[in-house]
Amino acid sequence: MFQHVEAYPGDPILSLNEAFGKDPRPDKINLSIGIYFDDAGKIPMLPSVRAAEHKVVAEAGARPYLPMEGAANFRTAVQQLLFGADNAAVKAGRVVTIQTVGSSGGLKVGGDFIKRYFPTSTMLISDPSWDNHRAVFEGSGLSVKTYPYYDAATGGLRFDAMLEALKQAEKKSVVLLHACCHNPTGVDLTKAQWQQLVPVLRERELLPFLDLAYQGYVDGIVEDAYAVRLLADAGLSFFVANSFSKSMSLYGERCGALSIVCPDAAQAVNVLGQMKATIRRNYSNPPLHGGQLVARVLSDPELRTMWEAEVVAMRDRIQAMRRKLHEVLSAKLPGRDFSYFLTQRGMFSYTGLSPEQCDRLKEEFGVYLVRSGRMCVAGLNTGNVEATANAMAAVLG
Ligand code: KET
Repeated sequence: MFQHVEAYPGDPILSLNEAFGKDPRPDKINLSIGIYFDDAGKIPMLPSVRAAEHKVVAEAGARPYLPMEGAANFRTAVQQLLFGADNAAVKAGRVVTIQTVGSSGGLKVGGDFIKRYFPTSTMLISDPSWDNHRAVFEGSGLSVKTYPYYDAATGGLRFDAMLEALKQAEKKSVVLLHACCHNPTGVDLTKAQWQQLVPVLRERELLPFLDLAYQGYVDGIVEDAYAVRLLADAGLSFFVANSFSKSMSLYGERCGALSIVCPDAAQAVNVLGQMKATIRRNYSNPPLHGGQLVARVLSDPELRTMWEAEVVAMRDRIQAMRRKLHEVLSAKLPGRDFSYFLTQRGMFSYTGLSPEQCDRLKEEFGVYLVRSGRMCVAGLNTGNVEATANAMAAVLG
């Protein structure tokens, strides 16, 4: 019956993370998956989230289905987090927010909606991008192409080429943009570059789709939502999928949302209706528990203050690891330039290591990086950063 079912080659990130789990070496180092680990190498349970969970569990009663679009308190809290409490588009009823199964769920529901209402639109993603972007959108039946992004020669952004490509794009193309903490390169647009992008998006009638999976990991919770607020203030219509996997260390609870900024409130009503229909035929409605933890942290002033400080601490620890790795590697291989560890931002660095060098790191040293050369800097800690630098120096030297 299933002879025609071919073997799954695996996912470049999740399968590597599984391989790490099975590796028996005690000194193995996981720099593969985009997860924040603390200095003890553990996924933290944030005290703010733990406190919220105690309260939510103490108050929990029956477990009805949530509405298709998710819990109202979660959706309102997300809108305020992304757009700000006084945002004009939110106040005008132009922003639709639905609770999704992680931000991956938001990308998928958005992809299905785009396929239905913009069937001939092409999805444009950055070159390179998170591997799953292509998979999710192709899974929705969309055609996926790339626009220039990363400049391997400088370790920076090919901004002019990116703008030029978007100026040439078909009208109504959908442009996937990483709102901050670009995955995999760690290279983001500056504020000035975002501002330059806006007229191109408007004139070409492009439909931006922001992916905000790492809010708080670059400059701050508000600062990292800059692109969301800029596009909203510019009056553009767009999508934004956001995640609490990383910012609240709630990976397995699958807490995310999809917001759609619409031209007016009447269109927003219909967009919400069709989002509900899309959810109903995918998974009916989202799970209850995790979203309530998020809503509680965001809306309880005391927990909110705690959480904001926890995000700062996670961000600062990553920065400290960037500096340490840079220092040790620069001392070991003085001829080489490792400044990209300092200039690239957020959870990832793009090391320029070849797939073969990454294989060597894994096989000989038990150091796991995605084969694209992407390093999750948040997997480094004071106990493994020197060993990582030694292993990298060995394969580079
Ligand atoms: N967008 C981006 C850019 C992203 O890096 C991830 C996860 C997601 C969305 C999905 O997050 P969710 O938990 O569905 O809200 N990235 C890491 C894990 C993964 O591949 O699933 C990673 O790149 O390692």
